[in-house]
Amino acid sequence: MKNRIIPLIISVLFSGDGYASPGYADIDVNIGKPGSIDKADRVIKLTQVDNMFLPAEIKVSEGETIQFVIKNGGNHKHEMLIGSMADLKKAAGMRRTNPDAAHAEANLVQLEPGEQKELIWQFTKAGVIDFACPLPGHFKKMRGKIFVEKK
Ligand SMILES: [Cu+2]
Repeated sequence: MKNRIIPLIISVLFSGDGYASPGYADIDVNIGKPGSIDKADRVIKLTQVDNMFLPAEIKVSEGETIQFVIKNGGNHKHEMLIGSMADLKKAAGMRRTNPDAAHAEANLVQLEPGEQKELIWQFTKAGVIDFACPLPGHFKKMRGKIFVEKK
């Protein structure tokens, strides 16, 4: 048994840039964790329009806690979900069959037109993390990347 586990661990450790490779979707991809407002290092403002994020590329530093202030400047409902691309695709697939399935979570905000909300997230490890609006018809265009730079 031991002989089978060790090669698996090694292949996970050396699977590249921290993204889960196909078949490893459930492995932690170091997207970070929910942050608390009193630990926030800075504020980053994002605007949603129909259908994109402005800006769509964000740079943060490893360890930083960001207070995202997200404003829906569009005429439609939008969401912002932070995750690995595999998880975002999974979420978007679920929303195609049931658009109202989701509820607010630490890595998800849901905004009506004109609404503004906050999402506080700590980026614990260097790498690239994705975000998107998983709503049907939005997901392909409404995406962005967070570049977490090494300290
Ligand atoms: Cu949207």
